[in-house]
Amino acid sequence: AGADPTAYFTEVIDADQKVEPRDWMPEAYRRTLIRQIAQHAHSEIIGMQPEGNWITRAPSLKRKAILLAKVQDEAGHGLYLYAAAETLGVSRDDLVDLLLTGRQKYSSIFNYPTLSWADMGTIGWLVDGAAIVNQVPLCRCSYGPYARAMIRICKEESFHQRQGYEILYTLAHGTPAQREMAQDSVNRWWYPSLAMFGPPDQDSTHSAQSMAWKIKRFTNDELRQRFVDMCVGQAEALGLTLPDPALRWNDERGAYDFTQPDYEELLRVIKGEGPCNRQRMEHRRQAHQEGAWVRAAAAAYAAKQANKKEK
Ligand code: FAQ
Repeated sequence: AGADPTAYFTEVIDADQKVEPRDWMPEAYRRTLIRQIAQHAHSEIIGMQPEGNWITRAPSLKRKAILLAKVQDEAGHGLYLYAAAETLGVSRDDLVDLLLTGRQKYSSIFNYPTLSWADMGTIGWLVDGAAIVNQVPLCRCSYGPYARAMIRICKEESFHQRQGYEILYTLAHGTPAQREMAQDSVNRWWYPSLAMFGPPDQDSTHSAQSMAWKIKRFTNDELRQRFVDMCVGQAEALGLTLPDPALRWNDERGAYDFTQPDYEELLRVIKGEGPCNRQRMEHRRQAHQEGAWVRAAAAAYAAKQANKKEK
């Protein structure tokens, strides 16, 4: 490390090396990471609700055990990501407060309702599938703790994606009513899943700077295209269709043409006007309040242990 921390930071980024918590970094780089990692953590925590809705109604003990394990993994990802954000000098209490007071966002996708059991399959296939396409490049993010957290999270997401795919495959090859339930579910989740990648590049506030800092490795539109290209073959293998009549292979581009999601709707959902925003936040606030005694007990125990050591 030279005497000039700014030059050293630039060198590290240019050489594709990792920035670590104790290294000097521009304040805006720190702020962008806190924003993205915290919002990612909030998404995992709020993201437990749509699937939590079906745990007691899973069609078999085996399905229930698997779904329970998946939702627990999401809690784990949330805590893992809060820990990564804490390395940037923020406290978890403050981050939770930013979520509960609506000053930080979470992913738009979790503001849609889970109306049928097939939605557990579609969330695994499409929502976790989109999460993987978005997160695999984050394993190469320039900030060390975030990149390393992503490696384990992506492995678990792959399991989640496969379990969803298997639920949908079973339904798609079941009775006509089950098949119809699977198709209806895919029809409802397709466009909200495309919107997970964020606004189109020309409207993305942070992309250019985040790409320059190698936090993001691909733009929102690049990843959305990659996701569409991946899903077409998988839908065929499932025996289901994607609800887009304009979906067509484009030989010149070497990619599928597709209909963009409704970005006005994305903006409304982000602003809090999605079908379930209010319910998700109320549920989270209530859970936080009901957990107050656990936090108080843990703090009291820690104080007691610290006291013992002093004596
Ligand atoms: N929803 O300038 P950009 C999961 C906001 S996966 C809500 O393009 P950026 C796994 C954006 O924050 C889901 N807000 O922003 C799971 C910004 O607002 P801000 C979580 C959105 O950061 C599966 C503004 O719009 N994954 O949880 C959305 O460069 C199943 C302008 O946008 C991650 O968070 C949206 N869809 O790119 C769990 C991945 N899109 O912050 C349970 C990490 C954009 O200035 C069950 N994050 N916004 O107030 C990222 O890769 C990026 O942050 C993007 C957005 C790509 C999401």
